[in-house]
Amino acid sequence: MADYRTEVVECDVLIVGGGMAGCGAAYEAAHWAKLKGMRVVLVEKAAIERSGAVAMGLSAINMYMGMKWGENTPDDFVHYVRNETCGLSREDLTYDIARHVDATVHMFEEWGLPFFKTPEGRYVREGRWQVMIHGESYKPIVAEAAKAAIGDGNIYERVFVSHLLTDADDPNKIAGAVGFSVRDNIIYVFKAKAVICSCGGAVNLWRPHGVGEGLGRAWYTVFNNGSVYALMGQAGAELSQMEHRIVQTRFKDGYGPVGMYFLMFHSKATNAYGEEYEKTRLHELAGWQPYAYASPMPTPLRNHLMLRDIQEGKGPIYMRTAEALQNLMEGADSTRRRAVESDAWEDFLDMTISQALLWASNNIDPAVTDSELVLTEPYLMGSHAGTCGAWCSGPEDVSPSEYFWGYNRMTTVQGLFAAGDGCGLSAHKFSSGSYTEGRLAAKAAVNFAYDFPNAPNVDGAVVEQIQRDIWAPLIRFEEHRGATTRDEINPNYLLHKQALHRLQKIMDEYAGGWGSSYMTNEPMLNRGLEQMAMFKEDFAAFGARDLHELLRCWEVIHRAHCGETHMRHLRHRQETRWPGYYYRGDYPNLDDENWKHFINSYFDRNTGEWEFRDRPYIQVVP
Ligand code: SFD
Ligand code: AMP
Repeated sequence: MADYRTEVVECDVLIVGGGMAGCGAAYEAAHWAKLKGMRVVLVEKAAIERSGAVAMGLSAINMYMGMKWGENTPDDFVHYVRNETCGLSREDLTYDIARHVDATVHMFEEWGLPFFKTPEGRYVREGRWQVMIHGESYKPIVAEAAKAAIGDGNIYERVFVSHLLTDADDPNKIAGAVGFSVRDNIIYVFKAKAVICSCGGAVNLWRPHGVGEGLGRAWYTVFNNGSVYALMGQAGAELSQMEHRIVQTRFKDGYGPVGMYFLMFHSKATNAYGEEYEKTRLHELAGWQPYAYASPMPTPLRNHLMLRDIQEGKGPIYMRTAEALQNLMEGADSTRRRAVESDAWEDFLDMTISQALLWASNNIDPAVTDSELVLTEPYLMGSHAGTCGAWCSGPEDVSPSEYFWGYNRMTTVQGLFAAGDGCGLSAHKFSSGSYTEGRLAAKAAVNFAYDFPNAPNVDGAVVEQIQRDIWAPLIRFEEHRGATTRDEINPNYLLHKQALHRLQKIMDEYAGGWGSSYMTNEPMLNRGLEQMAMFKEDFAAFGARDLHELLRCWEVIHRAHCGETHMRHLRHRQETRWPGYYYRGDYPNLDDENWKHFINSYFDRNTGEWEFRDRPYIQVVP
């Protein structure tokens, strides 16, 4: 393996990750930066046309108020999210997205994204907050606008960002990022006055259901490896609610989402004996009041009731697609019947093609045969029904002083902003809200770079050390490859896949993965953290055969940081607020009296010590 060369890129605002939030940030930053003569650069590990969670497309936009039709208000949305998160969301952040999200969605339509429409021109609703799209090309449409806005020359694709840089004069101020190309032997040093971190959530941290030939299949995109939390956490940003993972109810093996089936087709989920666990077990949620009996029932509580059925041996759980589709087709002419059938398949062809393939290969016609549902391995993400992410400032006109420190969506590190899965406590933003949040962060980031115009001071020695660290696995492999006849078996190095399996085993067994029925407790977490510490020691032994494997090594390193952060947070919160996501066996109940507040962690990269800081929940919207 040849040595690398270094390329330095200087800009005012750097966007790390070109998914929904990153593309929104690029579009908005370009507008404000142009007025101020600034340079905006976006760096992405893949190619933004098909990167991130929306790479395959989506069949719905899950956050849309419909204000121009008088359908919902931002206040309504805050009430919904407050209950969905069992009381713990930042209402200033949620409100801020809600008041702007419709404008974003209308832009998508202008750019050519096809929507399902009613005869009077409204978007067809899948549910109260969700609208339906023919969304196979959602990401290319959004990416095209981002590219046009900041210009091809400012987009660095196939570059994996492994480190954020802080300023040599002020360790709590951002200075840029370092990443490496996954195609050429180049390490990039980005120098920036403001950085927006929007690298999606964390997937494949726990052992997934699929092993062997199915390994890697997951609901959320496997390319989101937790960089967003690792990068910001290691740069000293406070992370919040990192215990609040999500577990999804999904169609078995293909991981097809359930929203359209539940909301639009009014499909029922039952156990093998036809019992609807959401009804038969409702009384079991008495301990999770006042959240449990609201409508809709919070996502984790729905999961919890399903898990109870499974644990009592009443599985498999089925989505009763046949009854639901037959109801819709009853009395309909052949055109209408065909349309229902087409929507049923398009739901998956637009966003989870593997589910459609699985149906085809198993001879499943959803109008005839029901499909099994399962609970997935957990994910860390702040854009769906979970709140983990960076602790960010809210907007000046809405946020109380405890939640506002100068620039919207700025983390506790000066000049470092977060959006999408990366920004904590503004759950249920999904694709449209993530894009909107990227826009909000970008406007503020441009202002920050304008207010603090001095060039960042990057410590050359720090950068050199980072570059050596990045490249080390390639060198180690070269040095030791001759020691054995097979690359995979060598006492001198650890390959990325071996490391990934080890991490997933630790997380599954000690940090409440599906293999442990999502159960953990303090002694389990202590033991898991001991295992994690030994695992981290072995990072020094990583070996990589090529740039692809180098990428995989760094993905595991980021995942491991997320895993450790998560376990520490799980240990700190001494209650079970979200059963169905995870259970603290030693504190099995909801405890609003002692734990209705946010938990933030701070990681000191110099000492390796962690500190927990409790932050108040303040009701912002009446
Ligand atoms: O129903 C680095 N999502 C849905 N949203 C909807 O609005 N409607 C739906 O129908 C949705 N469904 C759904 C969804 C996702 C998936 C995978 C499926 C189904 C199958 C959720 C949204 O997609 C999600 O909320 C947003 O995309 C989140 O936005 P953001 O920007 O936080 O994440 P991203 O889009 O994945 O982008 C992250 C980017 O960062 C890159 N990246 N780049 C450089 N260096 C690194 N170290 C990096 N690490 C990551 C990634 O490549 C990516 O481009 S339903 O099931 O919920
Ligand atoms: P999913 O397909 O599970 O990712 O969900 C898509 C959207 O539908 C999200 O906004 C979910 O919160 C919502 N959703 C899914 N299932 C239900 C349900 N049973 N009741 C209410 N909302 C749901």
